[in-house]
Amino acid sequence: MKATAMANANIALIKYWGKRNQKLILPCNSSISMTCDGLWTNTTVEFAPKYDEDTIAINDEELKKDEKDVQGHVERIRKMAGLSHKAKIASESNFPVAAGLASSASGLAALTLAASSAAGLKLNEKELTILARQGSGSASRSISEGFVEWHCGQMEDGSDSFAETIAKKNHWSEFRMITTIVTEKKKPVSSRAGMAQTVATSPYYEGWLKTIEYDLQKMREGIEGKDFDAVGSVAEYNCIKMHSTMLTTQPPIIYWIPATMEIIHEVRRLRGEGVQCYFTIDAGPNVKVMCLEKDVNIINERLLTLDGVQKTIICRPGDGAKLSEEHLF
Ligand code: 2P0
Repeated sequence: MKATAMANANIALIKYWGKRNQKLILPCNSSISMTCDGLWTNTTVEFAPKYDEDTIAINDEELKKDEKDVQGHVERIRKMAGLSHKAKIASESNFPVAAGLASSASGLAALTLAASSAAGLKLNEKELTILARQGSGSASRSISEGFVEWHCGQMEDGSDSFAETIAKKNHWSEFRMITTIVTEKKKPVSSRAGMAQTVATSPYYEGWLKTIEYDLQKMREGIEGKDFDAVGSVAEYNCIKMHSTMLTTQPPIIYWIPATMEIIHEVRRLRGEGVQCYFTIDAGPNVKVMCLEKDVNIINERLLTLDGVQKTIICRPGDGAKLSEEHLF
C-alpha cells in the first residue's frame, strides 16, 4: 500500500480567485493554466498497520499544522477507500514553498495521486481532478497536462467542477514561462485567507467576475490558434484585475514588493523594444514572464540583471501528474 507520484506546479493564465463553497472548494469562476515542467513535487505515501499516526514530512521537515489541511485530505482519501491504516508521507519539491509559486498545487496533486493509488482507489483523470480540488483548488489543474481549464461548475455537490486539458503540451511546445524568484519568504497572507477576504470586502469583486467569461473565451481561442500576443495580453490584464481586487480588500492585501515592480517595468521596457513578453503574478511577490522559445535567452538575461531577482526557472508546458517507481522511503 505504497505509491509515489510526481506532479508539476501550474501557473494560471486566467486566475482562480474566490470560492462559492469553502468546504468543497468550489470556485466563483473558471480558470485556465499551464502545467509547468520545471516546478515539481514528488510524494510517497504508505498506508500500513505499523504506523500509529499520520506523519507528513515536506522537504525533510515534519509538517505540524498546515493551512491547507493536508492531514484532512489524507483522511478524505482513507474514507473513500474504506481504510483504517495510518500513513507515512514524504514529499520534496524543487522550488520554495508558500511564496506564490503554486507549491500547494503540485503538492496536493502529487499527494492525491500517490495516496489514492496507495489506498487502492482506481480513479480516472477527471475523478482525480475533483479529488485534488478538495485539497486545494489550483491542485485540480496540476493533475492534467499542458494547457488546462478548471470548470467552476454549477452543481452544489461539486461534481461538475473538474479540470481537463484543453491543449496538450506538444500543441505549443515553444511557449515558455520564466519564473523569477525574488524572495523565498513565506507570504504574509495565505491565498486561502486572501481570497475569502476579497470576496467578503472588495467592492471590485463583482466587476472582476463580470469580465471573466470574456477573458476565458479569448484565452481558449488564443491557445488554440497559438496567438502569443493575444494570450499574453489577456493573461497580463487578467492578473492586474485580480490584484486590483486584492488591493481593495479591507484591510488591503499587497503581495508586491519593490522587486515585483522592477520586473513589471522591465517586461514593459522589453516590449517597447519589440521583444514579445508579458507578466503574470499570483498571490505572492514573484513574477512569471511568458514568452516564446526564440526570445527566452534575451529575456532571461535581462531579468537576471535586476537587483531584486535572485534566480529564474524556465518552464515549458509540462506533463500531468504521474506515478513513479522511485519511492522517497
Ligand atoms: C490561481 N491562485 O489561479 C490563483 C491565482 C493564487 C492567485 O489558486 O484555498 O492555493 O487551496 O483553493 O489553490 C492559489 O489558491 O487556494 C491560487 P485553495 P489555492 O492559481
